[in-house]
Amino acid sequence: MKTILITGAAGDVGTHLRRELAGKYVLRVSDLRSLKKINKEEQFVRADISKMADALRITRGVDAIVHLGGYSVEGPWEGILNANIIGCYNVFEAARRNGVKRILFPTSNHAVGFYRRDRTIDHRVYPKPDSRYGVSKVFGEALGSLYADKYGMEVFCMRIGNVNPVPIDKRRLSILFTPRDLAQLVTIGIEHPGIRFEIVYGISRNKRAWYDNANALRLGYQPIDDSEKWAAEVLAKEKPGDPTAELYQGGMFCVAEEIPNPAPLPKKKKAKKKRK
Ligand code: 15L
Repeated sequence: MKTILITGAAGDVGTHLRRELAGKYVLRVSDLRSLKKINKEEQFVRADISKMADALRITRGVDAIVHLGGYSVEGPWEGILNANIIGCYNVFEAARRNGVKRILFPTSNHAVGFYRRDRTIDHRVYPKPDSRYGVSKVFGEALGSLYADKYGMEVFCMRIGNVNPVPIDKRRLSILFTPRDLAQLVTIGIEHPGIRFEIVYGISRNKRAWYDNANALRLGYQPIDDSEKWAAEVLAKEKPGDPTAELYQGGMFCVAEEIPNPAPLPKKKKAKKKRK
């Protein structure tokens, strides 16, 4: 059985993925935070990927890496720089030094969030990030391309929509990515022979999709779920939003300076002041 490293395993996507892949692979799960529950057959290794020594330690001896770790929304540059630029570089470089060939990089719809909603885009469009976070995802895609071309690594970039069992609003009707479809696409990314560098969209079979996902279909992806069955319910609850956010695929990421972080990092303990 292959051993797969999942970074950022405590996050929402990581938690869904671990449940879906249980029993199919030996999972080495890593995060800076503690995991709520560690399943049987999972090896937990705490790591701060902004430190190269940690990246080298967790990537040693695995067959493939699903690199979910990082800052997952728009936020302050400092956090994005450490986790998504330095951390991402460390994981690719550590994989190369440890001889791990295959990396699955979950990039984001926010790498192309400034495309208008009336356009259908495929994997060949040039990036149009909607945020500093989106820029960091474009950086990861570019890094993957470099490591594929220069070092012969096998890089599978998934521009992920919104991982959820059900769509939470109108925008997410277009980008819903259910956990079982996520697991299917990740399995293709791990197993498909002859990957060099690919970009695919991580979404379900949504009728309202803004993406032509032909590249994923070519590699064998057959998504099961379509957000349309929840459309009436979701649209009935939808309130009119910011006009710029409504125009572009990235929604509020195109407007906001900060989006609440669904998985904030633990606060560092303040050092106690010594009594004089
Ligand atoms: C993302 O890239 C984020 O990681 C996730 O938290 C969601 O905000 C998602 O995009 C989205 O666009 O819904």
